[in-house]
Amino acid sequence: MSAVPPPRPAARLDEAAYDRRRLRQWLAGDARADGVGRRRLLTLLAATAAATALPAPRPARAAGTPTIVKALPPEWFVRRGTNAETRWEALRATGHHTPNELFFVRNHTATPVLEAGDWRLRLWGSGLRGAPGEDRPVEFGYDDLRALPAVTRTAFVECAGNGRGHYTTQQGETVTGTAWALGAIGVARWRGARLSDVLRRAGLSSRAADVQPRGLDAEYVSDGESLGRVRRPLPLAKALDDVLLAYEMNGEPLPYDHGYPVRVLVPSWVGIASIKWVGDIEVSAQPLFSPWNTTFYRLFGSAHPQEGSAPLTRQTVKSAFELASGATFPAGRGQVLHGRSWSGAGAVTRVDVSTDGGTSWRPARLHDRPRPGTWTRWSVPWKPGTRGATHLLARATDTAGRTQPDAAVPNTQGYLFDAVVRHPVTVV
Ligand SMILES: Nc1nc2c(c(=O)[nH]1)N[C@H]1C(S)=C(S)[C@@H](COP(=O)(O)O)O[C@H]1N2
Ligand SMILES: [Mo]
Repeated sequence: MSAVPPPRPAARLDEAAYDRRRLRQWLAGDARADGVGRRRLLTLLAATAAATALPAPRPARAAGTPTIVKALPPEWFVRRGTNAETRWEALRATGHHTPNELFFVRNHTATPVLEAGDWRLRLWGSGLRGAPGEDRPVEFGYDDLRALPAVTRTAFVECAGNGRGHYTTQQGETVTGTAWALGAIGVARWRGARLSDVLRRAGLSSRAADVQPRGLDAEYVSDGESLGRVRRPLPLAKALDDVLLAYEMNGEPLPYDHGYPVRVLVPSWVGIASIKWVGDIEVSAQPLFSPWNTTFYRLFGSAHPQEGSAPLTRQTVKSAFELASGATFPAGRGQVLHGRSWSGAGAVTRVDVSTDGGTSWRPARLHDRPRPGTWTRWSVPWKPGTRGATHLLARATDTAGRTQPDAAVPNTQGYLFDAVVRHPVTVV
């Protein structure tokens, strides 16, 4: 390990420009596309919308084999294939941080049960000084990582597809992927080493462009084809900014399902960036591609460029009530409705609530000091009058000036739903 280079100025992440540059570099032979066919990348440049509709991924394991280690009581979770969605009504009793037992799980395949004592993090690639190859990596053990300065940060992990089910139920759109309601999010207090510290100790070269963490879980098979292990390039500017290699979640070692012994934690970005069970990180002088920033996690469809949007980065703004869908309320009795709102673009500073299906609105009382990268809890009093079915709605606004729209712009894979959700309830 060699001397630490000075930090780069915090470059503004112009993500669309970043992506265009990478596609140009790839076409000029300057970028490596690992596991992405040339055809696929050309498709990104010249695809028809129809070519981008993807078949649903097949389960990688025999039916009945558990893909998640922790208990999934039905009053807390909805099982969705290899994944488990947190029920919002189960969050009512929780504080700002989601207890580890209640945190949603998104697994492409299945949770691997690893041992910290055997674990190594390998850093390799053309973006390290001396350019160590895959055969000559820089290695860190679990104790090496723990010996680095520790950082604690509260942040959500939210799937890019959170809310996807509402594209169908609320907007009548056909989209592929897991039909999450709004429970593919959790907030935890993460503790770990800074990725920037690890990169600098590994000998980061001034030529480095992208880093690509890769998980130790099984290869992901989609439509009969192995796409390799879960991995996704991260631009160096973000990697050096606020990314952690986390080994604790809410004061405990990471649970198996959430990445034990170490996961990447990329605040405010789509959940796929936060690679669990990280085993190696390629540090590349060339831009990188993987299926997780080409085929997946871009916006395709008639409202988007033919080649798809730039790879997804920040999350959108959303709100949820801490209530079951279809909850009932006695008429004439005073209630307090609770909920939470969050955004990847800034802190949520304002939430408006309607208890009459969207006719009238009033501001909610906020229960947290608004902070970026996490949710703001809120409440409104409500005394239901007329009996019958109605909808509760919440509309959040963040410090970046984003307000939830009435309808989300659709995309074929149902990412980044941001519309105000109409939460059905009945007054009895
Ligand atoms: N190695 C690995 N990392 C992964 C995944 C995975 O399947 N394998 N899923 C990603 C996705 S799509 C999401 S939304 C988050 C979910 O994190 P959680 O299961 O801790 O809630 O992990 C990300 N990191
Ligand atoms: Mo995800």
